[in-house]
Amino acid sequence: MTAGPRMDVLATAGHVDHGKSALVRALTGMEPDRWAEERRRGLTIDLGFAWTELPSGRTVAVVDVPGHERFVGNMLAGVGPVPAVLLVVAADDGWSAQTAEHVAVLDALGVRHALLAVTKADLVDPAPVLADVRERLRATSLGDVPGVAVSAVTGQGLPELTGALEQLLAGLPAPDAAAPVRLWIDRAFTIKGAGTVVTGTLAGGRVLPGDRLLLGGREVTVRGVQSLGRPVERATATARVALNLRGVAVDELSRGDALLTPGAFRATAEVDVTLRGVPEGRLPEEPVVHVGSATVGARLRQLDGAAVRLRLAAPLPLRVGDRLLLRDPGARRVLGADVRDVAPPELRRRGAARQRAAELTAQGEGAAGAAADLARRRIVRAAEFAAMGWPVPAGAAVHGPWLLAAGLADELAGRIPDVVVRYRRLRPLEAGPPVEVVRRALELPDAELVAPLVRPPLELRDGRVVDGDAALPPAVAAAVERIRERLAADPFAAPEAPDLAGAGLGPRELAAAVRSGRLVRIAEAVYLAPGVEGAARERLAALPQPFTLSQARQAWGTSRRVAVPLMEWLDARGVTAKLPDASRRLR
Ligand SMILES: Nc1nc2c(ncn2[C@@H]2O[C@H](COP(=O)(O)OP(=O)(O)OP(=O)(O)O)[C@@H](O)[C@H]2O)c(=O)[nH]1
Ligand SMILES: [Mg+2]
Repeated sequence: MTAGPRMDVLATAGHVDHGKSALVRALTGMEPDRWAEERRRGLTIDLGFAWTELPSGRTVAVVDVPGHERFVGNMLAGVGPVPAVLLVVAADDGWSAQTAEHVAVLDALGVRHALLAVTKADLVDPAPVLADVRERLRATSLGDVPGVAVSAVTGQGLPELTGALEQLLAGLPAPDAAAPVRLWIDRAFTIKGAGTVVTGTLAGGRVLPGDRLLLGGREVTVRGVQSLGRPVERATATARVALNLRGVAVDELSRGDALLTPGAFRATAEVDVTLRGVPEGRLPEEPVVHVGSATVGARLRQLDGAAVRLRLAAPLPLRVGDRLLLRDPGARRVLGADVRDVAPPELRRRGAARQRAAELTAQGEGAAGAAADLARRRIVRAAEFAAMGWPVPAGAAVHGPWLLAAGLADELAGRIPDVVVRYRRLRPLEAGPPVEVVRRALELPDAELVAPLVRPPLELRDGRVVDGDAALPPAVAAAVERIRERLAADPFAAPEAPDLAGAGLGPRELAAAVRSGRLVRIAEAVYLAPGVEGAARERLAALPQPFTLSQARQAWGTSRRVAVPLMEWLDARGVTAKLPDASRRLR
């Protein structure tokens, strides 16, 4: 098996009977009309596929589309995922109804790479049609299109067409082989022994046998990959591919479904778009939306000017930057639309639609658009933001799985001290608000976001946000401080219960002192300073190992009241190990 040839893909376009399929046949030696009915009627109905190697060694695959107006849906599925077009016009017929319709489609899709073939040059002088069509194309996205006169019957002009094709393909932008896969399916069928097979034009990324891809909500596995009729180790964009799938039956698939890299796309039924130019007359209320090989009904709401909200009859894996084609079935009119937001906000207030339109028009593309969109969302999962089609904008902060708009982390961090002060005013004996209270106060989606926003002198301690300097009421802090001074001189001289009570330290005050990190509770009414573990270990290390409780008590210079629970506390913390005869040794 090989890695498969480097390949470009182009689609045909043009009026019925103008010679698209005949030209593909002459170029590739392959028959693009796959159906018996098509060959009997001499009419292309569905998409056809053919390929050839050009003299330069470049391989070109051609998606041959039908020209008949009844099959324009098939034509759209063919050109949707393909970046370049071979426009075919018959010399004896010239610019015709579906020439115009197809060119309008290409223009709306923003196709910029095209070649014009004026066919049937054996019948009449092709020059006038060549000049006329090139002139008409100039005002479209296709621009200044190279044109060649050919005959599929005599072969005249074919070498020139091949040369022009080579030039066109050489000028195509390089596909992004590292992009996630979104393969719009154009055919699904079964092969005896292999099972379900789908085909499509891979516009970005690559597919290998064993890949897991998402289809709707489910995962399917790529069992095998073929390209141009041969099994390959991998297929890399741009390529025509046929994938043998495990985990899905053929009747669960249809044209317009997409196979997706898991996590890289999100299905959406509501998108905000901007139209490429606001057309004269009313906008269609229920346009048909085409993207890739998919076709789905929609309801259109004009926000303002060229900004429009679409509600799709079925969700699609759309990204910001996708170009949609909106077709008005009644008026035979097509519009191009750029996806600007795949998770748009609800519009409730008066004037919200107009404001939204202004945002969409102003937001820009790429990093600038991403920054504007993130500023509105404030906080979003980074993976979700990427799946919308946005890059990470400059200045955004990343915290774990979250992306924070530029400047937002500072703003939120600046609000926490006030949350702490207000909380402690109500509950002075608690060290500070639990993280969850802060999360709610700042309306954060995840408690994990609190920690990175806590800045000195605030700190996180035992699940609370505390002010390290002022966590206790002054009287309590002073009493605790006196005890800590005594413990600094003698770390094992835990104050007696009456001493604590006399200093005004009841259970609640002591618990607060523990939460603030000033004291540790060894047992009921036995409190020592946090450094006691190290001090205790140091003295035990000087003893012969193992040692008895009595030896430990003497080493610490304290009473049994303190020594017994302290020994157990050290056992529990794994500082000491208790032996079967109840003696201890350091671990
Ligand atoms: N004389 C002459 N006839 C041609 C040429 N190319 C195509 N034809 C004839 O024109 C007719 C239509 O050709 P097709 O290739 O089927 O046209 P098409 O554009 O594929 O048509 P649809 O797929 O139905 O839109 C056929 O009878 C062809 O033999 C040519 O260069 N010269
Ligand atoms: Mg045809």
